Order: sequence, then structure tokens, then C-alpha cells
Amino acid sequence: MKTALVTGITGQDGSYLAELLLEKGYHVHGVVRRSSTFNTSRIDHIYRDPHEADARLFLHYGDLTDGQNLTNLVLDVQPDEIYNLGAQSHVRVSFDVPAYTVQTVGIGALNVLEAARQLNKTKPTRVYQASSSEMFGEVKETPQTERTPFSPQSPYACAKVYAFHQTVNYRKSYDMFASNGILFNHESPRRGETFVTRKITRAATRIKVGLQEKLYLGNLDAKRDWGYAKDYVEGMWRILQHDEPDDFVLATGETQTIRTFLDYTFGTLDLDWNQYVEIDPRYFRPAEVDLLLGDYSKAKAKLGWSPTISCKELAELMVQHDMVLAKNEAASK
Ligand code: NAP
Ligand code: G4F
Repeated sequence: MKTALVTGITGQDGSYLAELLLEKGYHVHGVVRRSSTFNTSRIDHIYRDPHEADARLFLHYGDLTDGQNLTNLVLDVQPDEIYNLGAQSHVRVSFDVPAYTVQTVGIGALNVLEAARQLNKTKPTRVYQASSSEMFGEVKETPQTERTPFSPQSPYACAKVYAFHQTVNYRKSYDMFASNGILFNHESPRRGETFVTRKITRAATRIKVGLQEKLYLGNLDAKRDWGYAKDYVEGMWRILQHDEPDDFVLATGETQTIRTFLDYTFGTLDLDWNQYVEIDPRYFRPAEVDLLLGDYSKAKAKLGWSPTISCKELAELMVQHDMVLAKNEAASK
């Protein structure tokens, strides 16, 4: 039975990955930040009392900016696999808090690699680094592959480029099993509510039941390659099961504008989004990433990984989930 350590376990991907690893029989240890209110709502359904004999999910307080804590944790838990998913992951917010973003995303990844290097002296461990299609930024070619040069356009993306290169550096310098997943945007009903897809599905369903009148957005012309988060955590796992460490793009190979995502979402609810959406310049970014479109053929060939859900199906799935929330909210008024 394998043991995994997951940073960012309370986030969208961390919660789906924890479910997947538990299904596969792993012992799962998650790093959670102390907060003044509980931040474990995405994993509460899989958490059991750790004193129960069959408990396999364990949570530990920690923070990516605290390298000593991470090293102690890694040496204590002795994980076979480490998934570094923790991050200040909001691109727009990274312009407001650049130094904090670089600390968690950049130095945080370095802290994880250093902790893994210490463990590696006595026990082999494998590291997954959550790299991002945002690194392609002002894209140099389309579609983007593992060989496309990076051109980051935000403090977040710059920090992810740093973490990517450190992961490759630790692989080469210390002969470590350290791999990057270069993941394009992936969404779900568990997506944070300030990312554009979830902001749209939450608003559209609340509008449908009469709880909201307007939806304020920024740039509607950017194009994103949107997939389903559950597919992507399966890809993360496959990346660490591969016979050698490497870097892989996970994407759908299709791209849509925000307008098209609005069409899908409001269309599912028989609404015309033009009547409800207004542009608020607050949501524009100092620098925008105009187009992301990934080529996942390497992951398909070497890992047997492919996405299973189209963007339209994803929008429908998210609307279905958020409609239940909206109806419950309306009923409680
Ligand atoms: P998310 O929902 O924003 O989750 C981020 C996680 O990181 C949360 O568990 C958060 O904890 C934790 N975290 C934040 N700051 C931390 C710190 N200083 N120390 C420890 N943990 C910290 O992000 P996600 O969408 O699941 O993405 C997972 C990873 O993949 C991130 O690294 C993200 O940058 C990367 N990525 C995401 C996408 C995507 O489209 N979703 C694409 C490419 C790459 P709290 O719950 O306490 O806030
Ligand atoms: O949903 P977003 O905030 O995602 P973004 O910036 O692409 O970043 C996400 O995907 C990355 C992978 O490529 C991850 F690394 C990162 O952690 C995160 O998960 O914005 C998508 C697009 C942008 O072009 C943005 O300008 O939507 C546009 N947009 C328009 N109005 C908006 C809004 N984005 C947000 N968040 N809120 C708006 O009101």
C-alpha cells in the first residue's frame, strides 16, 4: 500500500486527487493551512476520525512558505509520492499580491523539492509539480506543447516558470523522480467561485431563480482550453506512475472564448446572457493571456491519458450542480 503527501488538498484538484488516491488504496496525507474558519469543505465527505482502524486520510497543519515544517512532515510521513498542488492560484490576484504569490508558488515548490531531496537519501520518493499553461503566456506557437517556449505574463506565471525549472533542475542534479504536469485550465463544480467558469455558472443559476440581476465580468475575448478537473487528477497520478520522470501537457485540444462559455451556460438555462452581463474594468488584468490551446499527444501516447468531457458538457455539469445550490438558497430566503 502506497503513501502519498498532497499539498493543496483543500483545493479543487487536491480534493479530487485525494478521492482518487483513496480509491486506489493509498494512505493519503494532506497539508492544510490553519485558518480562522474551517477550510476543509471540499474534503469533509472523505475525512474519517483518524483514530478509526481503517482511516486512510490524515491532515497536517503546514504552509508552503515554511520549509522546515515541510521537511519535518515529509521525513515523518515517508511518502512514496508527493503531489505539490498548493498555490495562490488566482492569476488576477497575483498582480495584487506578487511577493506572496512568488513565495507560495515559487519558493513553496522549492521547499517541497528540498524536503523530497532529504527523504530521497534514505527512501525513493516521486514528486509531481503542478505546472500551468499560464507559463506559455504570450504564446510563441499554437497549439502549445512540452517544447513551446515559456513567455509568462503575470507574477503567478513567472513563479510557475521558476518552479517548473527547479523541478527539472532537481531531476537532473540529484537524479530525483520529479515531474511537471503542464495543465491547461480545468474546472468542476468544486472550482473556486472567483474563477471565470464558476463565476458564470453560479451567476447564471442565481439569475435563473431570481436571486441575482447582473453578472460583472472582464475580458470576454480571451480563449481557454477548458477540461474537467477529475480527468486531470487522473493524469497527475499517471505522470507519477510512468517509468521515468518527465514533463507532460494535459489539455483537451479545443479552445473557446469566455463568450462561448457564456453561450453554453446561459443557453442550458434558456437565458440570453447579453441581457445580464456587464463589463467591469476591475476584472481586466494588467497583462492578458489571449489564447491557450494545448496539444496533449505526448500524454496520450506515453500515459494513455485523454480527456473525457467536452467544454459544453462541462458547462452543463457545472450548471446542474449550481442550480441545486441556487434553488436551496432561494428556498431558504
Ligand atoms: P485551488 O483550488 O486554488 O487550491 C489551492 C490550494 O493551495 C488550496 O488547498 C489552498 O489552501 C492551498 N494553498 C494556498 N496557499 C498555500 C500555502 N501558502 N501553503 C499551503 N497551501 C496553500 O487550486 P486548484 O485549481 O486546485 O489548482 C491546484 C494546483 O494546480 C495549483 O498549484 C494551481 O496553481 C495549479 N494549476 C491549476 C490549474 C487549473 O485550471 N485549476 C491549471 C494549471 C495549474 P486553502 O484551501 O487554505 O486556500
Ligand atoms: O478563470 P480565470 O481566472 O483563469 P486563468 O487566469 O486562465 O487561470 C487559471 O488557469 C490557469 C491555467 O491556465 C491556472 F494556472 C490558474 O491557477 C487558474 O486556475 O480566467 C480565465 C479568463 C482570463 O482571460 C480572464 O481575463 O477569463 C477572463 N475573465 C473575464 N472576466 C475573468 C473574468 N476571469 C475572472 N477570474 N473573473 C472575471 O470576472
